Amino acid sequence: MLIRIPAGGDCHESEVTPEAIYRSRRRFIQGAALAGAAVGVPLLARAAEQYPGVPASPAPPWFVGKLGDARWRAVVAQGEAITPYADATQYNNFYEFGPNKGDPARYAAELKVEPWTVLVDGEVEKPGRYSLDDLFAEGQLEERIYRLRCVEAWSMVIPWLGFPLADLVQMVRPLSAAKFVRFETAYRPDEMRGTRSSFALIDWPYVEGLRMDEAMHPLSLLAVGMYGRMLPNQNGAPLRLVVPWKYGFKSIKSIVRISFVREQPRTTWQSMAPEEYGFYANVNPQVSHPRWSQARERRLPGSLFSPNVRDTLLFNGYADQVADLYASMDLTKDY
Ligand SMILES: Nc1nc2c(c(=O)[nH]1)N[C@H]1C(S)=C(S)[C@@H](COP(=O)(O)O)O[C@H]1N2
Ligand SMILES: [Mo]
Repeated sequence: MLIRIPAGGDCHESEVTPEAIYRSRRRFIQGAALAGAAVGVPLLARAAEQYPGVPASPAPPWFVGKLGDARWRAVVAQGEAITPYADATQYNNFYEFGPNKGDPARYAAELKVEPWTVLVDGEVEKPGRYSLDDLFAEGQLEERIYRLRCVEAWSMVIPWLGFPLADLVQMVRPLSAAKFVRFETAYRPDEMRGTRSSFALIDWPYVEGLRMDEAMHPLSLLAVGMYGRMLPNQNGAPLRLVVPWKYGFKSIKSIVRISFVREQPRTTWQSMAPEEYGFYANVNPQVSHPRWSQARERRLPGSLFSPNVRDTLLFNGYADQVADLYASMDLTKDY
C-alpha cells in the first residue's frame, strides 16, 4: 500500500540525513515540507553504512531475510535530522523497567524476547498464537522515518523498520463487529523490574488501542527494528506499534496480544488520568495538557545553550495524511 505523499514530491535517499552525516557535517534536508520515496535498493547492504555508530546485534533468520529485500521509504520533514542513536536508545519511556529515562536502557535487557508469540483474538476470522515469522511471512520490511512526539513535550526523529499494521489486520480478517484494535504489552514481573515496584501506579499490563480506521491507516506501523537493525529492548523489542500523529504513549511496546473488539478499549494512561490523557491523543498544539502547554516541543538532543525548541505541529506534521479521520470530531473534546 502506498503512503499518500503530499505535494512536494519525491525525497531521495540522499536527502535523508543519516545520523553520522548529521553529526559530522550538519547537512540538512532540502526540499518538501514532508516527502516520501520508495527506492528499490536493498537495505541490508545499506544499514551498516547508513547508521555506522549502531552496534550490530544478532538477528534471527526471519529478520535477516526480510532485511535483504526491505523497501526504503522515507517520510521526513524539512530541516529535520535523524536523532542520534544514542539519544533514541538511552532516553526512553518504558515504565515496565522503571520511571526514569535511563531505566529502560539499563534494565530492559532482562526481558527475554526470543522466542516471542503474539496472541490474536476477538472478533476475527483467524485468531491464534502467531510467531513473528508467521505474522510477517508475506510482509515486506519497510523503513519509515517519523517524528515521535511525547506528551511530555519532547520529540525525536526515528528511522523505524517495520510492516504496515493494515497488512496484519487484513491477514487475520477482522469481522464487521470489530470496531477497535486493542494492544497489550508483556507483563512479566520476573523480567520487568518496574512492574515489581509498589510505587508504580500503572495497572499492568500496559494497554493501548486504535479505532479500526486508524489501525488501517497507511502511516500506522508495527516496528521490529530501527536504525537499520533489530529493535533494542528498551525501544519495545521485538514488536511495537508506531502511530506518528499521536502522542508517544499510544506507540505501545513489546506487544504480546492484539485483540479485535467491539468497544473502545480502556487504555493505560486514559484510565490513570482521564482529564490528562485521552483515548485519541492526537498531537495538537492547541489542546493543552492540564499541567502544561503543548504549543511547543523540545527536539532532542538539545543542550542548555541550544534547547532546540520548535512549534508543535497539528497531528505532529501529518495533518495532510490523517486529518480526514477526525473531520467530524471536536478535537478539544476528543483529545
Ligand atoms: N509498554 C509500554 N509502551 C510504551 C511506554 C511504556 O511505558 N510502556 N511508554 C510510551 C511513551 S510515553 C513513549 S513517549 C514511547 C517512547 O518510545 P521510545 O522509548 O522508543 O522513544 O513509548 C510508549 N510505549
Ligand atoms: Mo510519552
